[in-house]
Parts: sequence; C-alpha cells; structure tokens
Amino acid sequence: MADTRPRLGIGMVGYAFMGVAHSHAWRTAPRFFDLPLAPDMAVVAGRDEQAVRAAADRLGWRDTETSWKALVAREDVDLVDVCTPGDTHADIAVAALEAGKHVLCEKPLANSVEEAETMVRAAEAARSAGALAMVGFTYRRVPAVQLAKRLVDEGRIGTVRHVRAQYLQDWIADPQAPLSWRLDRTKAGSGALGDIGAHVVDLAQFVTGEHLTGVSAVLETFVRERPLAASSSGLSGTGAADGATGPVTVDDAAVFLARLSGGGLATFEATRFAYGRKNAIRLEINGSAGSLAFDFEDMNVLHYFDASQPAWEAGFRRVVVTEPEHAYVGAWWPAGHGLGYEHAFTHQAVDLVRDVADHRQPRPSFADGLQVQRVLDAVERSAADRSTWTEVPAPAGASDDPTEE
Ligand code: SOE
Repeated sequence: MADTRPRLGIGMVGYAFMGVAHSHAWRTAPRFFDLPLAPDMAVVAGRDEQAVRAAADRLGWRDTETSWKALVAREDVDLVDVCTPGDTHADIAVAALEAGKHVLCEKPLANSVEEAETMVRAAEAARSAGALAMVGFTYRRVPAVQLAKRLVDEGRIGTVRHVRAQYLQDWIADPQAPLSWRLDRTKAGSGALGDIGAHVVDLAQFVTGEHLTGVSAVLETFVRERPLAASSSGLSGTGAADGATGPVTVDDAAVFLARLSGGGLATFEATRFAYGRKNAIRLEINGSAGSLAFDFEDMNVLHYFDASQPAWEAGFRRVVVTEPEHAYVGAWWPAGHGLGYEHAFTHQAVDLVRDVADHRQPRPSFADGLQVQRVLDAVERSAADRSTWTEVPAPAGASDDPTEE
C-alpha cells in the first residue's frame, strides 16, 4: 500500500558506532511507532568511497557521498544527522542549518563553548526559517529515566538535596589499548569528561529540571602514551603497531563536585578505568521526601524510596519499567520483556520526527547542549586552577609523589 505520509529525507554523516546506532533507529522507528512523516534513509557520507558504500548496503542507506558538503546540498536531504567526532560537529551542523535542513547532532554538541555558541546562533536563526535542531543525549529517552523525571516533576521525592552521577567504563584501562581519536584532544575535545561525563551532566539536569551553577573538579590522565593502532601507523589490520606509540592528550577520568540551582549538592564521576564496569551510568537522587536510583547496566529498573512509608515497611521499591503506561514501552514488547541500549536511539528518532512535523523545538536543544558544554568548560577550568586545592601533608616517612615507590 502506497505510503501517503510526507517524506522526510535523512542524510547521515559518519557511519561508525553512532552511525550504526542512528541507522538502526531510522530503520526501526517507522516500524514500531506511528509517525506523521516517513523517514527516508536517502544518503550516508564518508570519506572512503568503498567503505561508505559497504556501510550503506549494510545499514540500509540508498545512496552515498564522500563529502558532507555534497550531502548537505542535496535536494533529497531534509534532515542532516551528524555522527562524526566532535571536531566536525560545528562546521557540519551550521552549514546544514544555513541550508535550511533540520539537524540531529551527536553529543557532546561541540569541542568548545565557542563552537557551541556558534551552533546555537545558527539554530536560532534557522528556526525562523523552519529548520529545527536537536543534540543526541539519548539516555534521557530510556523509560526508567523518563519515570525518574516524572516522579521528580510530580514532587514525589520533594526538594533535591543530592545528586550522585557516575558514568563508568573500562575499555582503555589496559595501557596497551591503542590510541583512538577519542584520546586525541584535537578530535574529541576532551576525554572521559566530554564523551561520557557530558551524558551524566545532561541526565542530572534533565531529571532534576535544575542546572549546575558551579563546579570544583579534578581531571587525571593515568596513561599518557599508548601504542598506535596498526591502521594509523600504516600497518595492515588492527591492534597495536610494533612499538610505535603516541601521546594521550585528553583526560582519562573526571571527578567533580557541583551545586544545583535548587540548592542541592552533586557529585560526578566519569572514567574509562573502572575495570568491570562496561557502561555503568548511575544516577541517584536524594530528596526531602524520597530517593531515586538508576543504573544503566540494569536499565529496565528504577529504584524508588518513598520517605512517607511507615518505618516498619520502608525500603527501596524496585520498579520494573516495562508497563505500557511507561514512556515509549507500549510500542514494544509485553511487560517484563525489557528494552536495550538501541531503543533510546529509536525513541530519539521518533520524537524528532514528531517535533519536525509539528514545528516544535526538539529537546535537548542546541541551547541544552551549550549548557552542558559550559559545565564541561567550567570543569576543565576548575581542574586547571590548583589554587582551590588544599594539600594534606604526607604522613611521616611517606611521600605524596605517586611516581615514588
Ligand atoms: C563511549 O564509549 C560511548 O560510545 C559514548 O560516546 C556514547 O555516547 C554512549 O552512548 C556509549 O558509550
């Protein structure tokens, strides 16, 4: 039966991990959700013609380009999906918005506050011409996170006193893990801070409805030299090249305190050195009337403590967030069957298509992305300012120099 819905031509730039996740979302969204527009996976762009052609065949894109500028210029592209490293987000998103295209840009929005501000200005200018922009903080669209926000918004935990947010991974805890673009400041902008810290900053602000007003931070790079990946040293195959190494120019871990606009206190941790933690996004919120706790490694569950319970029966309630009443869940499986990492990307695509059809500003907006970028920048400035650090004298006979045995 012919699809009578208006077409929404999608053009995606980049086809690595995020490109794969976004492609899955564009393929899946119209099959599980009623959409007012029909997403058309028109074209994917990548510099290597043979590789991008193979990616298009594998991921379901109709055509390819080897230049993002050519993709942006195409008449059959209405929305540009930016799935590239952070050093290209601003150029691609601004060009697309100026060409009147809608934009979905992966997180973090940019590699600097200045770039993010430029992107916000372009988004504001483009909106008057009908083009809309969203930044891809997908974890907001996990049903358990949506439930957490609903409980906060309904006052069920009262005034927020504490937020405890962690994003723990371990994929480079091995010093022999080779260099990648994520460890190169010129490409990634920062390390764990911008890659995964950005997610928990956005989550904390989204769920509480508050913003961070100030931070005090430490950053650390534990492993400063790493083997070059064979592919980047001109050798064939993957894995480390023989002996060649290169510098790590980003943080391996970020730890910071923060104050929230509602008066509460927050602690954040983002690290890629937490052996055993693969993608552990943990958010605990303690309020004046209760608490919430979420762990992405158990992503279909939200723990809720209602402080009004009588002491003899009080305890955290383990809510299995798989009922049709829960956000997005009704489109998927019966209660108890659960969702995964990829579903939040599909929810992101669904909401963006509906926002475009209704000419509604998508959230998180580029302005939301700029707020996160300002937090990241404040963390880096705080970490660089040792004047706020209070030394503790080493115990007698001990050294506080980590390089000394
Ligand atoms: C980091 O390893 C990463 O790939 C992030 O960059 C993504 O945003 C997150 O969804 C999964 O982990």
